[in-house]
Amino acid sequence: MKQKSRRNFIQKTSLGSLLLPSILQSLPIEEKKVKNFPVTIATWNNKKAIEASWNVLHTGGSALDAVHQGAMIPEADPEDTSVGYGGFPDREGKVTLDASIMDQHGNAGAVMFLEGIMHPISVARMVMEKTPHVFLAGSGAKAFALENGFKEENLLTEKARRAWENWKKESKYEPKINFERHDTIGILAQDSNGDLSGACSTSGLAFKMRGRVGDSPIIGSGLYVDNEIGAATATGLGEAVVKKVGAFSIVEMMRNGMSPQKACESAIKRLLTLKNYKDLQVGYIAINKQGEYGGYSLQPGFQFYVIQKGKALLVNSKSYFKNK
Ligand code: SD4
Repeated sequence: MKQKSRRNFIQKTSLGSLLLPSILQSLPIEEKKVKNFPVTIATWNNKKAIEASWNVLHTGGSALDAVHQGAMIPEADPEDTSVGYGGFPDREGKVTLDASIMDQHGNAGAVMFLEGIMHPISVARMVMEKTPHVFLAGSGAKAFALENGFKEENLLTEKARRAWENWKKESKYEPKINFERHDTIGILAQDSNGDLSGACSTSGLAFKMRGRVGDSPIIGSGLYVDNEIGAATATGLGEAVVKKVGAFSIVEMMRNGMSPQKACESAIKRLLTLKNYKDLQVGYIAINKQGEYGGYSLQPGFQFYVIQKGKALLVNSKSYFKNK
């Protein structure tokens, strides 16, 4: 009797429920495992991005294409003031972008301090796929993008310009909890083959010093993917994430047996040795090879968006501190 019809038969008999545990023990391992993927998860309420990512996954596309398509959504959204077009500028009024991407083979590409190109994630992917390098920065990254068919655009919207003019009146910059309305997209996916990829894209901290680069393009800090173990990404104050090599540390903790949730919590607790930990926000999300996910932040207010096997969920993340 074939496995499937044997199971049907057993479930229909009254004896079935008694026999099931011993029968299950003899089933091949693949039949026992619960598949939690495809799954895709992003920092903040990036609903449209996750829907774009899910559309790729559920039509059989790769995790790499899923995270790429997902990250492009806020990059092109003028209302998102932390990513791409419409991102708040640096203190000189210039929008400068950081992005990174990693695939299931452990390949990585990133751009930082990139100006005038709406989709830094696509340039990062091109760095990964077409060059022997991982990082391209500033004018070099821009020249590479232009040579490869990207067009130069003005990314400073009227809304972002007005916010900058307003900020200039006091020119005071102190990174404070949620001060920058952190909306950076870090996005992870596991496709129906079980392969993992991730992407991260941001305009960085609003009104940052010219030339400042955050965690988002730094492989291991803002993003890390190991196809055998899991993937993690970050949002929040990049300086804090970089000092703790956030995403890599989460993947390593998962390698040592922690769940994505526990690994994110543990990585957040590592921030407590920083002098200014009470005044900053960091949020981490992670998935593992089994398609389980987790997220945690230092301060309350962090959210993440997940679609797992077609079910969408906006999660109010748990946080180390309970009150603002
Ligand atoms: C950075 N991590 O450049 C980014 C900022 C961020 O939403 O997450 N903003 O430090």
